[in-house]
Amino acid sequence: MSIPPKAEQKLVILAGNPNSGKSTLFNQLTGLNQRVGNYPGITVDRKTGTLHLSAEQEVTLLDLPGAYSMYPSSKDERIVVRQFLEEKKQPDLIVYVADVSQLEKQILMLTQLKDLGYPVILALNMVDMPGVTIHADQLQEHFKIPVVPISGKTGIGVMALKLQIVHLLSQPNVSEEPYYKFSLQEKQLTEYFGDRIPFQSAYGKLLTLHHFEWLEHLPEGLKSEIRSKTIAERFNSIQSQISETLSRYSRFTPSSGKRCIWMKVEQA
Ligand SMILES: Nc1nc2c(ncn2[C@@H]2O[C@H](COP(=O)(O)OP(=O)(O)O)[C@@H](O)[C@H]2O)c(=O)[nH]1
Ligand SMILES: [Mg+2]
Repeated sequence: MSIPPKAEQKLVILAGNPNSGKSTLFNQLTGLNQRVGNYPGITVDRKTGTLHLSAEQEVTLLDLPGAYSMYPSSKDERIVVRQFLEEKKQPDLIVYVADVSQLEKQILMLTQLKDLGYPVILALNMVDMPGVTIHADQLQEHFKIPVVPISGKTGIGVMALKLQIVHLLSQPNVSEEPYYKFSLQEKQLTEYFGDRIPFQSAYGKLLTLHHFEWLEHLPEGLKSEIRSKTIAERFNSIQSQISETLSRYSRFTPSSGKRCIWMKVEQA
């Protein structure tokens, strides 16, 4: 079997919070097969590389800037949102890289990317560091996605991660059940616009309703329609973003102040 031409290559995206180890893992996975480009109009590197999965299969790997959430508060975070909402070439798979010792903070965006409808693998990074034991099986059960403990630095688990990538590319694990349940108003508004908002998942439509003012791919006519409708319905975007974020947190943290059920801190 010959390797397909570049244009048809599948796209795997490395996403996660800043400093979770995406670039280190990217270097592990792509070695010298890297290309650095630019995002249009900004001085942030756009790093892609070739990931060889087997003799017959190679995919394009994209190393995204770090972000905490799909509600961006910085330039880098907007790049991430644009990548998912605007780019024609949608990822075939997301490898979500999280620092095990920072899991509670880092899980928010994982649940958002999952709700966008992409197949996702959780790569629990930095397991070479002492201090935290993670019950990967409990995480896997809770989020219904594969969880692979790795160290991008030492290479522990990287082979298992590659095998999981191969597996998911052939059998995508898109879950039907969204992690976040829309409010009645969010449901009505996304249903009202339906397929006129060019994103398949309901959550992609909701994010478009939040971000339409600065998204460049939307036609002006649609933008002004979204503007008038959301004003008429008194849709409070900020309040809705806050409620959604709190609702997501409440599902993976038992109650304020306590640690996640699946995290056990080892005694020193
Ligand atoms: N101990 C350890 N450190 C790591 C690992 N992966 C990344 N780091 C370190 O964490 C920091 C952030 O890594 P980087 O790859 O730049 O994160 P990015 O912001 O997500 O691209 C760097 O100092 C890395 O050397 C790992 O698996 N184990
Ligand atoms: Mg990086």
